[in-house]
Amino acid sequence: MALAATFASKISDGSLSVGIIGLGYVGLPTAIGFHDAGFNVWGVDVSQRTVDMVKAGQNPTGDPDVDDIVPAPGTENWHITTSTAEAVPHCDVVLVTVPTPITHDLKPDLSYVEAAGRAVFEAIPKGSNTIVVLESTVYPGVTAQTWMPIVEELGLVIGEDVNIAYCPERFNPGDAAHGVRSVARVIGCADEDVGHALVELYSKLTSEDVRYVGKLEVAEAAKVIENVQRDINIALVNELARIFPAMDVDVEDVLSAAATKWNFHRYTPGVGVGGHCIPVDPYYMIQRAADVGVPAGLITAARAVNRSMPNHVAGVLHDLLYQAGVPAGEGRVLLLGWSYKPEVGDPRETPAEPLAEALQAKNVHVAAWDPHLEGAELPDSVEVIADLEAAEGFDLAVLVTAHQACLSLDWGALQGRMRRSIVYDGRRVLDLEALGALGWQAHAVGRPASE
Ligand code: SAJ
Repeated sequence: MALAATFASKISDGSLSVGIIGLGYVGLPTAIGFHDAGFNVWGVDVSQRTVDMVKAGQNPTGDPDVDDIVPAPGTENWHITTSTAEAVPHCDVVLVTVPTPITHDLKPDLSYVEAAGRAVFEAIPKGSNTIVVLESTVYPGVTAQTWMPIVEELGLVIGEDVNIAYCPERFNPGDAAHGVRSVARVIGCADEDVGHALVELYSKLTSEDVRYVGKLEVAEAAKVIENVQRDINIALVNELARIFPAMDVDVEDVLSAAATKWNFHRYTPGVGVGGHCIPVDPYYMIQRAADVGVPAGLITAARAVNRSMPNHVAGVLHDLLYQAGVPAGEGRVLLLGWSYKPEVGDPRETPAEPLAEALQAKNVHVAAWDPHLEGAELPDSVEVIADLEAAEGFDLAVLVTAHQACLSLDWGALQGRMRRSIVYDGRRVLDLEALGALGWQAHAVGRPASE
């Protein structure tokens, strides 16, 4: 019987078992999603803390959307372990959702993918034809290049012992509307029958479109360029946010005017681009382009523009302190928000960090308040403000993350506790005129200082 047919019968009788390796902000919702869809699930994580919390029905990720959906202890068909070797023999399909960060020199770090793959392949029973699907974001070619040598080294036979596929995760932290059960997926695999079997499987997970797109590299490339495109689009408005104020024009006025055109896609300038996707994935494409000897000038330039924003903003803030008569070395700045995006508690690649570093290099004292993060998640060099009402004596408040808690804080009360009342909207989400009426000297990224 063709694999797709076998899968279909196992799916229909509910006997199909799915393994998920890596129970982070992607893997855990994926494991829960397949369990909710009626599958027998084996969840694996190397972290004993993560396994213990999940086993206790708790959420070890920083994503609040996962808070109340972790199955309770003793739930049927829900097996959580630190042992890949224990889980894999029970599974028809194994999904790998491990991190793919970049190294300090901005090169892709594939060590997690390699280690997880090896652990899975070593545990696959001969003749089981287990399908192993990589979901982590990688560049075109990685799945084959990283896993096939291990498969061959272990003497596994494709199509008899194992099959390899790629289905990129498209998870958007803090956005329940695009959770694992309601997001379109693409599947790449050398074997079309396996590809269609996986379409059958993922169609039980998500209500959105699931399609087989051909070989692995097509699906790998699709995911990377989704985020490369976003980084380039953001870089354009960030570059415009530096040009237009020099022409005494507010970039947001220009973007609002341009957005009246039917196919203008609007993005928002800011203090920088953070997270584990947008500022990271372009480096995968840059690396792959270098491997094949084709320049990626636009992708590289966009990364440079977005990485320059924290330093650019620090320069503007330093000038504002100088113009306000703050003596050198005595400036005190309060960052409102530290997380890389609103409504999540995630400091990874946050532009707040290089912004703070650039200000501290100018002998400015930096404090930060972020209700979504624990103080320990901020650098030791930053004064953590646990209770905003205790914040006083600052010269300048900077909106770094557009958390609802930041937008709705008592701006009048805060103004009364400031030493100087300068506010800088780093995300173009504040009502600057209203702040001016409260006595703030209001500024913003992409807005002429004179306004
Ligand atoms: N940002 C801007 N201006 C913008 C949009 C974003 O400066 O116009 C900044 C944000 O402040 C943040 C960073 O870029 O620091 C990334 O923001 P994001 O909205 O792209 O959020 P992410 O990193 O969580 O991106 C995820 C990605 N999802 C997946 O990789 C599956 C991305 O592909 C999604 O497009 C994005 O969510 C989304 O749609 O929100």
